[in-house]
Amino acid sequence: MSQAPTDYRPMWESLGLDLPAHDALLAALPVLYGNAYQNQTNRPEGMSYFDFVMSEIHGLRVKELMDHKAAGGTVIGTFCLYVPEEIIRALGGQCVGLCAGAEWAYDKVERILPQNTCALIKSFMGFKLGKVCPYAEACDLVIGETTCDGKKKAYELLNDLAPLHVMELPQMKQRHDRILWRSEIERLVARLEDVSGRRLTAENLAAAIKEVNDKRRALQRLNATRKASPAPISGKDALLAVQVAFYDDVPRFTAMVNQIAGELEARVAVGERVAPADAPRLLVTGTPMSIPNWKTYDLIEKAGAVVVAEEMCTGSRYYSTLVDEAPTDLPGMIDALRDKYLDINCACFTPNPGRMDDVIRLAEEYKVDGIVQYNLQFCTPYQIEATAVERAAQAAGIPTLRIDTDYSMGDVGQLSTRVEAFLEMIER
Ligand code: BJ8
Repeated sequence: MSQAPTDYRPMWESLGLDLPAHDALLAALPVLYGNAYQNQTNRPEGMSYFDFVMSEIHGLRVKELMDHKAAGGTVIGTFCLYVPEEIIRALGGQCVGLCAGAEWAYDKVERILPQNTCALIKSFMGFKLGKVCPYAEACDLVIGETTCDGKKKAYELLNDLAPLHVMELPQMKQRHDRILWRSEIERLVARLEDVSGRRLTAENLAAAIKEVNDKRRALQRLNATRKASPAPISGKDALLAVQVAFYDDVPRFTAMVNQIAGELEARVAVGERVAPADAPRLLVTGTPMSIPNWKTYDLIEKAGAVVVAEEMCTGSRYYSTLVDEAPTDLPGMIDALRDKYLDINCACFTPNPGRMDDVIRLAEEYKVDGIVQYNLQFCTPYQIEATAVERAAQAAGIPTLRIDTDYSMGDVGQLSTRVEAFLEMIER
């Protein structure tokens, strides 16, 4: 006998969601997901876990978070890779990424933000103002960070809508910047201790560091299989795994990703593939892609290429480095967190040569035929840094294509034509 589907409406109502608007959002998501994901051939079986996660995106996971709160835990929202998830978890919190990947309530957003603000910022403000994100409404605290000007100023407005803590992220990586960043981590600890009513200890932080490292190790393992030719998994599926990493239950996610990685390793051993053996291999670099922003990967892979690597926050920037597990005392662990997080190479830093090194190293390791720069319009740091990426790729003899876009679907035809021309050029 099949079970009746769970009715989550009372939960959404208790979170204060605008139910009719939320219904409209939930109706659109399966269509987008189906178009991008469910017509792929020879998908790894393990991806059925992510199909399930997507089908329950505002249901089961939100229920788990509400149960966690009812049991005395906290839910903490973040927008950026620089916020240490380990501290949130050590203090009994569940970390949820609040960046959104769809245009929503832009009429409300554009009353308070300039029209020429990047889609990522407009989207998270739209989800908040439109009351359609149960994750945002479940948060006991939202943590912002001083990365780009757009986010920094948008947080001042968000401060009226949610309990907010902003970390001051330095923009350079010199000795005094490391001192500032360490003190900002300590300030975050104090705020989270206050919100959670718990104390950070060497024991709870060591356990959280290990847990989050395990999640990153699992993603490293999965992504290492994409070095194989032919690729055993599509770029879209690999992207989805990282997108889900931002809000799924950590031990369950780690176990599922390890399971998929095992399946992919077996595929590589027998040369099983998701795209033709001669499909052009691409690396994507640039601004993050949050759910349900699958547009660029979808059109690239529908044009016959396969994305095998990404230098993005929804890619290698998220999982490629670990926190040193050697320190056993709290100050040593905080130092390790400072070093791991400050070594992320976001375009908000100046200068940012580490990112060019990462792009070229990944391009070589994953034997790519071309690099696609994906940047959101009005994202000054990444759009300007695109010139440096182009020059580095040119010096390494790798062709590049630059895509500046937003979350609308209006440019899909034009982008597809440009991607097809780029692939033809590579193939020639
Ligand atoms: S570490 S990439 S998540 S800041 S796209 S809002 S930069 S104008 S998202 Fe980011 Fe952290 Fe860096 Fe990653 Fe501003 Fe650009 Fe918009 Fe951006």
